[in-house]
Amino acid sequence: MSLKLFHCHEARSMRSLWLIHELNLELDLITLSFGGSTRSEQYLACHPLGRVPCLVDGDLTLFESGAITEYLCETYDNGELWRAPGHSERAQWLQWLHYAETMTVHAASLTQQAIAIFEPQLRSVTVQKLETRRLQKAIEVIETHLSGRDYLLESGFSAVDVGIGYSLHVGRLFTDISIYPNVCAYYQRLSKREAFLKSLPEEGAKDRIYTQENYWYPQ
Ligand SMILES: N[C@@H](CCC(=O)N[C@@H](CS)C(=O)NCC(=O)O)C(=O)O
Repeated sequence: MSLKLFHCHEARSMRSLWLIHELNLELDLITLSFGGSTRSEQYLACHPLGRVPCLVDGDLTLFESGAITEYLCETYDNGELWRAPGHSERAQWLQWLHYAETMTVHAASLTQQAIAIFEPQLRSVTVQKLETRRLQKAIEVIETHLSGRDYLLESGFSAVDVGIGYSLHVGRLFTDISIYPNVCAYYQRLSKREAFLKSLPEEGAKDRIYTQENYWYPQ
């Protein structure tokens, strides 16, 4: 039986979708409209907050993109994308797995400010400035870490590059990453991967969250 993934274009479920493609697994992809069908009674029975991603594998229903990453690696990876308990890079793998969310919460807050809050007068200049700076500082950590390496772990590409790669994919919409040479080269490297390209919305897709080239807030 194939996996089922509940997804919204460009949402955190892109992490799970990208990883499933990296793992070459069969997938039944259900694309929901952001803030629309994610609120249906049927979907709320899968994810009580109506958020994405949510993965169904047989009798198991699982939400939280980080947990889905661990589960998919633990269950389906042949040792390439996971760093299992006991592996010398296990602790670093876990650190970057969770750091991906540290980065994305800032982009999510900026998404709320720039897109989800329709009325401009309800948006907060303070929140937008603060979250942009906090996002930049989080990216600076990656910039420093990537000095002299192509991927987060010494041993090469792994599932944590998918998690952080998604954080940069959205983060770059809220701050100019071209000023970070290591991050910029890393994002370009990741965004050429076939599995990454397969996880993007198809040309002309409806229900995209992001419709502008960027949402940079003037600092
Ligand atoms: N920490 C969760 C966050 C899930 C989440 O908030 N997803 C967003 C999309 S990026 C969502 O579904 N938002 C809809 C909402 O807040 O109503 C994860 O990594 O899966």
